[in-house]
Amino acid sequence: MNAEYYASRSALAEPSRRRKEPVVWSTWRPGAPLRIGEKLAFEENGYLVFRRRFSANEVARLRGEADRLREHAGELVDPETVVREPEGDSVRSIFETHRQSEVFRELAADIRLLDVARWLLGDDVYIHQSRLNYKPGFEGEAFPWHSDFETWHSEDGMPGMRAVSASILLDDNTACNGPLMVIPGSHLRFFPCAGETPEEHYRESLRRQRYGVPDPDLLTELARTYGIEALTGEAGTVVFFDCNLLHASAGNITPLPRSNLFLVYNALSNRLGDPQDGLRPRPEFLASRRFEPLE
Ligand code: 6CS
Ligand code: FE
Repeated sequence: MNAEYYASRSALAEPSRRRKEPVVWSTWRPGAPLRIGEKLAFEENGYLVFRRRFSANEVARLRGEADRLREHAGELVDPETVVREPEGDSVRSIFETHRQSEVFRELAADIRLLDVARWLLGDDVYIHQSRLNYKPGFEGEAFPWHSDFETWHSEDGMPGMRAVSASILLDDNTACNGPLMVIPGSHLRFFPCAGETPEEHYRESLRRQRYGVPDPDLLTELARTYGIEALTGEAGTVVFFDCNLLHASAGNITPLPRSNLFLVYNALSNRLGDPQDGLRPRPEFLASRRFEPLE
């Protein structure tokens, strides 16, 4: 049973485990949405970067929509889905963007994203979670190291590792403004985390995560062994990364924002069950239970 195999959040961290599921669920053939080299790289590293997937015009439209949602959050957006920075009042994230905006609804079904997600997961897919992370200038705070699957399995009852995130860069992500950092290859093991999940953990974790973060000694060892990559790129770049890849990002002390949109595609066959440890399911805006395939 996966619930036990991928158990996490006990008082003391358990040893790591080998990932049971494949990383890529389709067999490569000519005509696949990825080149063979890209498929192999995704399997090995757990992420892929596609430069200039969206044109400057498209980015301007997406960026404009992200600004509009933030500036008129009061009228346009369900207040539950807005997360503020831990210090100050800037908007850190807006969740459920694919339901609150026609532009992002369309984007979630864009063939450049959907085809890759479906092919990687070898199944029909639906959006498990979508969010805008604004990383505002001066105030945008860090995201500590974590595997998304560790949270989604523990807190949302996602059974297995059959989900992938697409991050669409809406601003240039540079070495300076807090780009996504990853530990390549870390998606091949599961690292249980110590510490029991508090009720309504998301109210804190989305601002500043403390549970579901691997032990510092373990992270040190992994960083020494595998290294750390910063996924920098121009606006319009798309990063696909496996649900179990360890990632983090630093705060943004530059004056300029670093906004990225995230769309999490989950395989229809990997739909959510019950969370671990009798936790109450998190709200729909964080973990969708409308299992309708994207067309
Ligand atoms: O709790 C979650 O689902 C979210 N938290 C983090 C830090 N990353 C993924 C996801 O948005
Ligand atoms: Fe994450």
